[in-house]
Amino acid sequence: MARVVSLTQYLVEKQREKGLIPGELRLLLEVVARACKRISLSVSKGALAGMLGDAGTENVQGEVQKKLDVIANSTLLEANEWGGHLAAMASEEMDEPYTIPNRYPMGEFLLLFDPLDGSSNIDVNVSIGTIFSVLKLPEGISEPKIEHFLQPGARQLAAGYAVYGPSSQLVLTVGDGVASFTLDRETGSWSLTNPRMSIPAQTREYAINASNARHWYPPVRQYVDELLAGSTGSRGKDYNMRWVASMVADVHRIMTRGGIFMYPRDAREPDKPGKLRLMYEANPMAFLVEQAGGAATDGTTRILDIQPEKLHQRVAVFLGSKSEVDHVTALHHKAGAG
Ligand code: P6P
Repeated sequence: MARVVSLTQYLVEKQREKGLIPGELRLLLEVVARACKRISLSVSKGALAGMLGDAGTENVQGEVQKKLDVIANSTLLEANEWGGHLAAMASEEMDEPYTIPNRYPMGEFLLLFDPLDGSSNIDVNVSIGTIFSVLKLPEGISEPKIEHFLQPGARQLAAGYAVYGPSSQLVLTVGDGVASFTLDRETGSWSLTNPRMSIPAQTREYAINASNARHWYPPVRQYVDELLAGSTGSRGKDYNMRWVASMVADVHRIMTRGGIFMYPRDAREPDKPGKLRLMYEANPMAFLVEQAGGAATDGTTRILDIQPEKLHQRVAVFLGSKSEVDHVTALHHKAGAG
């Protein structure tokens, strides 16, 4: 049996061989991975530990928080606040960033996360996940503020997600490809199971919430009609559809076997650019997808090039197999030009 490579060994080799990640960033990623392990254990207990149901509170987005949303958020805060590698943290579940308490040393990194994405699926036992992104605190800043987080996704130093499914997997990039690790519950370690994830450029699978079809704008309508026409239409092949309604699960499927994931803006709320959040959902997923050979746009612009204006701003998302993302993006440009 091949020797198992642990997350620590993988990161030490990235640090030693390629000088890719400073020691402090390696330590940060190991702490986040340990926190995701603890979240996985909480999630897997479900009803047995009174983990299901609503927390009776709302988050900054006005969404009802599940007990596990709150538990996952505090798990990440408590795991990361004392290590000395972070300056501040931002979370979907918190209005303002969490700055490191004075009793702990302050580091040079900013951590952003959606502690438990897809929480509407928690009570029905469908895969959910944690999404995280690492930025560098701008030089010379001693008091981190919201504006220091507002950096384009192209500046991320690392990004990843943990998907809590039949197995728990950690998918991570530090800018040199994407590796995935599976949680070995016997040893409690993340073991390397795919050193280089790759998204096929071509696909026959798309993911979108089709119940919103009557609200879609023309480019999305035209694109999905092409896919539905299948081999009888312009694309010349039949497509299949999947929609888990848990971004981490849908993106993990695409990272594993290809596909395109779409959450477009639509006419339900014309002023809202989409449902998903740029800083701690779209940016980390776009970094991972591009590192695996895919593409990610908001319909017209590369996600990683978007200059953020607000910490919790939303964005439309088209990501996955490059040929499909390029095609639907071209339809948007053509419509825009029209
Ligand atoms: P809808 C989960 O609430 C989430 O933020 C993403 O994980 C998921 O892709 C999307 O919303 C699902 O949205 O409108 O289909 O319920």
